[in-house]
Amino acid sequence: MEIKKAEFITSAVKNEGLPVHNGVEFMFCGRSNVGKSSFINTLTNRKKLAKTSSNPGKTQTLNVYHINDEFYFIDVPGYGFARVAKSVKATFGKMIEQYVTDRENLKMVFLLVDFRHKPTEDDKLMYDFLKYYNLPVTVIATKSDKVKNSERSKNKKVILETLQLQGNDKMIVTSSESKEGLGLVLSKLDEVLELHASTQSEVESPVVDELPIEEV
Ligand SMILES: Nc1nc2c(ncn2[C@@H]2O[C@H](COP(=O)(O)OP(=O)(O)O)[C@@H](O)[C@H]2O)c(=O)[nH]1
Ligand SMILES: [Mg+2]
Repeated sequence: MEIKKAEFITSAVKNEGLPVHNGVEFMFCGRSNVGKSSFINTLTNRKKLAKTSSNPGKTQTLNVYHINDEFYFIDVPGYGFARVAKSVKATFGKMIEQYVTDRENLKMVFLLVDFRHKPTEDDKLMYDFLKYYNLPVTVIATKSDKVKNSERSKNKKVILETLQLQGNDKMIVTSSESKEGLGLVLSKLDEVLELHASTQSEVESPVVDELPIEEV
């Protein structure tokens, strides 16, 4: 997979504001400042697709990007900032819950955690919340360029033990600086899209007639 095209589509505060489409959706979430915007920009090869902010926790919208005219990235606002008012947090919770429960084409969640640190209580809550809704999750450990080689295996262990990954969930160690792990994330996108395509053709087969109907 190569990401050749990435377009910002819209920002929404509710599902009603999201585009109607048949494409697969991938959701990106993580604590504010974890490196989510940088990661989306690196993955899509775009400098400013997702805004990197020095004011964490500010954006409280679902940002939708159309990738390769085929599938979608849904960028969910960062969580876990004490500065955000309680009322904002409650609205945020409702927005995410409505999103994950209503979007049938959401096929994979990328949960970003900082490779340098033990996942926070909020990270753990987020992971458990996603699993409660049976969503496949890939944990993206960010900022690996800031971790010494000698610390890597210990950090991996701490993250895996804290989050207690279930089923087929995996962790990928990444860096937006060194580009470590990007190939693995791109392969993950392929894997999910292929799986979706194969289940779709099972449901829809046999295809009898796909000729467009001509208008007279
Ligand atoms: N060293 C390093 N810094 C990073 C990396 N990714 C993000 N950052 C820095 O972390 C800060 C937060 O990044 P940002 O992408 O805005 O995080 P967001 O709040 O999760 O969207 C910024 O100062 C980035 O430059 C990375 O892979 N390596
Ligand atoms: Mg951001």
